Amino acid sequence: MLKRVALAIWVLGALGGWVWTGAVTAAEAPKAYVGLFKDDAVAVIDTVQNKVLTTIPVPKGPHGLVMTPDGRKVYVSSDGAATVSVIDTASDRVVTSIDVGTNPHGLAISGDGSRVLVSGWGSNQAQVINTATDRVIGTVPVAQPHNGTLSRDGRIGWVASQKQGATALVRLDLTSWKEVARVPLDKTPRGLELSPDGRRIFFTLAGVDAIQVLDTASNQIVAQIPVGASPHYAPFTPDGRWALAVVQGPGELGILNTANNTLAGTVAVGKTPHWSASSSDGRTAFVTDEGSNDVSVVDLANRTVTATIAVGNAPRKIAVQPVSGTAATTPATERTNTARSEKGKSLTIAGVSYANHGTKDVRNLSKLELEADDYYFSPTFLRGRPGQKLTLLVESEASTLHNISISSLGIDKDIPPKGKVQFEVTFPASGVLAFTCKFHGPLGMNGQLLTGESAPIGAR
Ligand SMILES: [Cu+2]
Repeated sequence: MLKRVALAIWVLGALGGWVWTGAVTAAEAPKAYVGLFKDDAVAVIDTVQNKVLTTIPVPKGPHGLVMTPDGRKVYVSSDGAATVSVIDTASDRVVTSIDVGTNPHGLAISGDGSRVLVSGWGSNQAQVINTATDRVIGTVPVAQPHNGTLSRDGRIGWVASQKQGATALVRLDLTSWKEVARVPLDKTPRGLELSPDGRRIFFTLAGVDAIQVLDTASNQIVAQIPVGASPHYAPFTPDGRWALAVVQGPGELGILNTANNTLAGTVAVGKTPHWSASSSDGRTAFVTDEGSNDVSVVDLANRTVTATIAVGNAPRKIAVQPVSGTAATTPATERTNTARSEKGKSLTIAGVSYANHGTKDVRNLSKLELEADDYYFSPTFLRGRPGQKLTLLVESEASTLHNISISSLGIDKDIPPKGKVQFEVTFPASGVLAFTCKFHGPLGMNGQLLTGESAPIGAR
């Protein structure tokens, strides 16, 4: 409607002998869509003014989020439900809901916009939605697929299968609807993306501080690019020259040179960055900071953060509308640095951070339920007697794979999403014993067993 009014003004102006200069209005600024995992909503950002325009309620736990290349539709999967919601970006409303089976995780869209790949973690299948009809047109069985990526035409898909004991990248033929290749992995795959030319996949593994480069002709890992602790996802810029790695531990965006597989530079962003997206002109990156509840806007030429936008709770996936018209040459420069919300809960002891969810006296207990979540243990510190035996039931409500390791006791157990593990620990004769999630230790997911009156101290 606004465009039609603008056109009418332009026509009248041209007839009247003056030329309308076509200044960008707020309504024409590309919008970014951000899934707020803990708010059950999608925030809509105006990328010129760098502010939230509105939030759109969606079913519980928005997990995957992609946009059609024309910027008209956004698909959002809800991990806590069994649906993919379709948002019309003209009205910013959910216009369709597609049933996809329980606990859908990541979404991917083909470069031509024709197909959306759903990683059906709970339904153990990859599904494909035709974006013309918004119906599921095919499925392939895959155990616990977490995230995926599609070729430009949507006929080849890759998914990260997180089935413990059988973790792998799995190649799918989406015309014959079959698994056609499998790259077994000894660690759990997280985020992955095909290069624009389809020749490589950049992906991450839980507990490995390097971006993995897979050659899709040989199905071999041909390079590993060291970055900081806990990289999550490294998507390509539209021209394929760079990949933009979110690195959760240090809270930075790693800019990877894809010509020689090196880390070209880093930019400090917010806490626990989760995902990144490029503007269609490749000048700007938008990074969701799950731990600081904001989005960092990064100027890729200057490698600086130009804005930090508070968006709501636990921002995860993000997609941005294409830049068009004069907006393409008007990079956002407005600075709206918002104060980060520090919870004041993080404790650092001897260089190890602890997301502190309290101390529990367990001296009179034989069993304790310990909660594992994104990204902490609760309680964080357990106070016991020298030599006390305690059964720990570690339960997770999260949709992320976690782990609990106590190296000196030889304990190393993965905790499946929404799952639990149980084992016995023995408190040391004195001092403290550290435990950690081996995937998320750098994010503060650590704790300690304290003997007697010991205070938390540095521990290995
Ligand atoms: Cu963890």
